[in-house]
Formats: sequence, C-alpha cells, structure tokens
Amino acid sequence: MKVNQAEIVISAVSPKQYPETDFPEIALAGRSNVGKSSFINTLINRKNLARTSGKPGKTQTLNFYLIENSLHFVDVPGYGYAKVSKTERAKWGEMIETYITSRKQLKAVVSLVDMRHEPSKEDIQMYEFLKYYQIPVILVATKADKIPRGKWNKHVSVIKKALDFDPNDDFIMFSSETKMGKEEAWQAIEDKIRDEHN
Ligand SMILES: Nc1nc2c(ncn2[C@@H]2O[C@H](COP(=O)(O)OP(=O)(O)O)[C@@H](O)[C@H]2O)c(=O)[nH]1
Ligand SMILES: [Mg+2]
Repeated sequence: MKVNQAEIVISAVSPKQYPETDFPEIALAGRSNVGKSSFINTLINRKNLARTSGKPGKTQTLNFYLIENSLHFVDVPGYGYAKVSKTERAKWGEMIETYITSRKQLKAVVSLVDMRHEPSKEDIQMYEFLKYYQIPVILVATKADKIPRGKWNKHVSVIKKALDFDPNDDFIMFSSETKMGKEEAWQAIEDKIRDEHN
C-alpha cells in the first residue's frame, strides 16, 4: 500500500471509545521496546506519528491509527514491563483479551519479537493465545539490522522453535533502520485484509 495519509484517531482507554467503523484492523502486539511504534512509522512513511521511545511501559491505551481512510492500525500497549503493578498487569491483560477476542474488524495481529533474543515467556504466551483464538498472525522479527546477515538463519530458527511456530503463519525479518521487510509486511497485511475467510 502506498501511504500518503495517516492520522491518529484515538487513544482509547475503554472499549466505548473504539471507533465505530467497519474499517479492517491490524493490531500490533509485543513487549515494550520491541519496535511496535517504529514498525507503524516505517509502514506509513512517517518519522514519528506513532510515538517511539526508549522508555518502555508508557502507553497504556489502545492507539488507533487510520491509514488511507481505509484501514486501522491498533498499537497495543507493550507487555513485559517490570515496573507495572500486578493490578495494572491484570487490567492490561483484560483489555487485550477483550479487544482481541471480540473485535469483529480485527483481521490479523502483527506479533513482534526482538530478533536478537530468544522469545520471552510472554512472547510465547502471546503467540499461544493468538493461535488458541485462531487469530491470523504475522510474526515480525524486529531489529534485524543489529544481527549480521550470516546469523539470520540461526536467529530465525531459535525464534520459530521457541514459539512452536506454525509454518502457515507469515514470518518477516524486519528493520525500521534499513526498511528491510517493509514491502513484505505490507503484502502480508493486504493479504489478511482481503482474505474473505477472516
Ligand atoms: N536498530 C534498530 N532499532 C530499533 C528498531 N525498531 C525500534 N528500534 C528502537 O527501539 C526503541 C523502541 O522502539 P519503539 O518503536 O518505541 O518500541 P515500542 O515500545 O514497541 O513501540 C527505540 O529506541 C527505537 O529507535 C529497528 O528495527 N532497528
Ligand atoms: Mg510504542
């Protein structure tokens, strides 16, 4: 998709605030700092529409971005932030679960993992959760630019093995620095949006 137009619609704290439109939605999930905002910015050719930060755990809202007046990206608050209280964590879990399991417009979840590391327990739980609810997944391994080319395959196998990755899901090596994987990610997203079976 060639993107000229992108805007933030709402930072929603409660489901009542989710946009009442039929636009297909693609949600982004991953631990804090994995590169969700950078992924959105890369795909929509913006420097900083989705706010990026070195400080994890900031966003506790669902941020809806409207793209080309035809599609929503939904930036989901990151998991795995140590300084969040148990109560907040439970609230977070409930918000995500409700959104993912009940949002009719949701076409796929882009699940982001840091390509440098073995997936965390929470990365694995997120993937299992999405598979359990039969949500189409696009797995994106971020920060590929930080790994020498000769080690890509090794890192990919480690991630796939840890996740018990379903070969039917898309797996994309990605870098917001080099734009690697950008076209592939758009292709995967457009396929999910068009897929009549979802
Ligand atoms: N080298 C590199 N850094 C990245 C990449 N993606 C994100 N980052 C950096 O990682 C940090 C967190 O990124 P951000 O997009 O805010 O992560 P979020 O918390 O998941 O939204 C920022 O300092 C980014 O510049 C990438 O592909 N390559
Ligand atoms: Mg972010």
